[in-house]
Amino acid sequence: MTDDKKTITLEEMLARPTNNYFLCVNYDNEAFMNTGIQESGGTPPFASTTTGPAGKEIPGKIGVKQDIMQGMAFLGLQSGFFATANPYYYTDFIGKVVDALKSPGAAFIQVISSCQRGWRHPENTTAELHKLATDSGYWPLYSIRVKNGKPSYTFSRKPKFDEEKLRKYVKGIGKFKHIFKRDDAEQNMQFLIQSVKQRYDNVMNLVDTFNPGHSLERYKVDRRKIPNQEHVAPGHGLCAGCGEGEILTQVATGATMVAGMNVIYCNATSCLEVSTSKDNFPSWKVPWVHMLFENVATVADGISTGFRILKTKGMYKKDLPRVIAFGGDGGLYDIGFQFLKAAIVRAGTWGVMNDLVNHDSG
Ligand SMILES: Cc1ncc(C[n+]2csc(CCOP(=O)(O)OP(=O)(O)O)c2C)c(N)n1
Ligand SMILES: [Mg+2]
Repeated sequence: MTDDKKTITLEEMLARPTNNYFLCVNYDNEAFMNTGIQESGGTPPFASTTTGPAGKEIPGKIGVKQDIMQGMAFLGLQSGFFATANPYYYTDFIGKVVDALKSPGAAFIQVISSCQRGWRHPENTTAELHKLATDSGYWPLYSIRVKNGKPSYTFSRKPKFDEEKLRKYVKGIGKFKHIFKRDDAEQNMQFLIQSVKQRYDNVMNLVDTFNPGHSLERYKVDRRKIPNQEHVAPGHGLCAGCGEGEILTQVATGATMVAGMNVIYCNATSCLEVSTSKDNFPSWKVPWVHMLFENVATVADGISTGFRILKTKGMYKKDLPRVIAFGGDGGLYDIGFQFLKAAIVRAGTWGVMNDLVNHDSG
């Protein structure tokens, strides 16, 4: 890894002529929370869930946390923007939302989202846990840009694997508390540390291999210039301390800066969906579509592509809307991975597809 640094300013991104009309955001709270804390591919090893409860037989999840980010860069895309994010580092997250909407091609952001109910920790430790996740190396912050088919990886915060902080992170979360009560506690802890280290090392290797010469790219977002988001009414029905509320606000803030009110949201069935659409009174001030659990990426891509085709044919005169899909680890990337992958490929090869559409339409 080189020590080169690059700074990307908000103004620079907003002034770019390039645009992207389709963004998928995954809030990864590491289980199917809305239906009662069931294990997902995002659940880390040894976390206790209702379908893999820690007890005498098993110490919680047997298996690793799947890393879905890496594959995104190698799907045969022409262009795309992919990133991990953390609501604690909110200027970085907002910067990534703006970057995603102003970079051509497909875009996907995977953001860590604590769930105090499912993770079992007090609601006032959410921010501390989010911070520890990144500072320990559990949730490194990086971006992948694909340009003309070639991926480049960059960190957006200087990465560090810190075992002490990782132990603190694990200790602060109730879903791991059984580890410390078992005879094989240290052995399990070692496995957990090693599996996190392996994910971390993989990213380090990829950055080293696919690095454009800037291994660290930081966003410079002046907090005083960040406007209030206007897409959702204040307040929500999420639990106090839930990461999803922060994520929603930060995505909407970035999207407001890029597109004002010209944004359409699609929401997979999840905690975020139920909590912003209670009793038939949605909290949304812009168009919002709720659909089945696993196919949110398809629906969002369909809406976005429909608008783009109409525009290409001269049948839609206004500015194209940005379509943003929200989904959990269960809906968007575990059960819905096939839908997500296909939508990313379609959006990331739009330039190629557009020629075919023009050709076919005569
Ligand atoms: C086809 C289908 N299968 C299952 C469900 C039930 N269901 C609704 S929400 C949900 C869990 C959502 O988990 P996730 O996507 O991680 O979001 P979270 O609730 O954790 O925010 C499930 C299993 C459904 N609505 N539709
Ligand atoms: Mg979830």
